[in-house]
Amino acid sequence: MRRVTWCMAAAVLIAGACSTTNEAPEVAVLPDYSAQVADLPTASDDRSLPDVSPDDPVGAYGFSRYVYQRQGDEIVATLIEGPLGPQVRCQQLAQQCSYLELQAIYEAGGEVPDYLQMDRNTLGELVDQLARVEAAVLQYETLDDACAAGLVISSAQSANMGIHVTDPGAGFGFNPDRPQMILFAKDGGERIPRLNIGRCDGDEFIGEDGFQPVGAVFNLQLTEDHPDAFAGELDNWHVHHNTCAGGTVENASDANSEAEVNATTATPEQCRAGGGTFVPVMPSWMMHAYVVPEFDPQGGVFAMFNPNVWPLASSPGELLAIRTVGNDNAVAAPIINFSFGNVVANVDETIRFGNADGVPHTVTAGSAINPRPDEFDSGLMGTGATFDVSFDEPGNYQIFCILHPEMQATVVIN
Ligand SMILES: [Cu+2]
Repeated sequence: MRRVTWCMAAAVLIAGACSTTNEAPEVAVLPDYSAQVADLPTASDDRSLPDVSPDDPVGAYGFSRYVYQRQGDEIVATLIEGPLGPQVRCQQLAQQCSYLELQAIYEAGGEVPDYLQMDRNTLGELVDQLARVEAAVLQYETLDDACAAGLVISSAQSANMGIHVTDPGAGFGFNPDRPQMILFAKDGGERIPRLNIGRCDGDEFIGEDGFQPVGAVFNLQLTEDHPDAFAGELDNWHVHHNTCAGGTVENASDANSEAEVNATTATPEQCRAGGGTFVPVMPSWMMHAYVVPEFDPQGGVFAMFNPNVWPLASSPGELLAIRTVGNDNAVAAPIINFSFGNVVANVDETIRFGNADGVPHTVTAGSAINPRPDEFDSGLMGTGATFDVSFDEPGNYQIFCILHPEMQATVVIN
C-alpha cells in the first residue's frame, strides 16, 4: 500500500497539520483556485496594506509587493515594497540594472533599453547619483573607519545583505552623498547569520576581522507616497511592518529563519523575550543600494538581497529559490518559471516545494487528465509559499499545477 504524507505549510512547517492518507479513490473534483487567484487584494495607496490578510503566508522579500508571514497563530504583514501599480523590477537575467550595467549602458551612448523606462538624461542623472553613493560608501574601508566617523553598528549580519551600520548624523532626508546606513559584510559560509560581530569602542572596532563595505541603505521619512528620490523608476522603496528590532529570537518560525536573525517572524512576546523591540510599523521608507563594484549584483542596484554578498548565489533566480525553500534538511524543490524541475528524493524524505514565481501555483497529485487532489494538494501557493510532502514507498509520482495544467512533473522516490 502506498502512503503519502503531506503538510500544508505556506512558509512554515507545522507538524500537526500533516495528514497521512492511504491510496486515494479515483475521484477528482478539482478545487476552483482560479477564482481565488483573482482577488489577492491590493491597498488603495502606496504605503497602506490591503484590508484583508491572506489565509496563509505569502510573498517573498524583494520580489513581491506585500509580504505576509506567520507570527504565532496569526498571518501578519511584514513588508510593503514599491509603488502601487506597475513597477520597474529588474530581476530577470536578461535585464541589466546593476550599478556597473547602468553605467555601461549610459557610457555606450546608444538607446536606453525599454525595460528601464527612462530617457537618457534620467539615466545619466541616476548614474551620477549612484557614483556619489559609491564614494560615500567607499570612504569607509573597514569597520574601524566607520567607528572613527561615529557610525553605529545596528544589526547582525543578514544573509545576502550584511550588517547595517548607521550614520546618526545623516537625518531622514535623501542625500546620495550621505546614506543613512552603510552595509558591511564578510565571507560567512555556513556561519551566516552572525549575531555578536562586535562593537565600536571609541575610534576602534572591537570584534571580528574582515568586514568590507558592500552597499548603502537609505532610510527616508515615511510619507503617504512612494518616495521620488533617485532619478527614474527603479527605486522600489519598502516599509517594514511587525518587525522585531534587535535582540536574539531563538524560535522564529519561518523556513528562512536561519537567514533572518532579526527574526521578522517573531511574535511580540517572542521578540521581547529575546531582548528585542517589537515595531508594528517602521517609520521610514527604506532601500538598499549596492554600489560597490566588487559586489555588483545581477539583481539590480536597488535589489533587497545581493547574490554576490555571502552566502553566494549564482543568480537572482537561484537566490529567490534558496530564500523561498530555506536550507534545512528538506529536499529543495523550487518552482521557477512555471516549472517543477527534476525532483528526486528518498523514501520518507521531506520534499519542500517553494513557489519562486511571481504568480500562484499549486502542487497537486496526478496530472491534468488524471488529477488526484484527494491524495495531496497544496492549495494556492502565492510567491514565497511552500508545501511539504513525503512518500513512504519508492516509485514515480506525478504532480501538476491546477492553475497551469501544462505544468507537470514526475517525482522520483528512491
Ligand atoms: Cu501553476
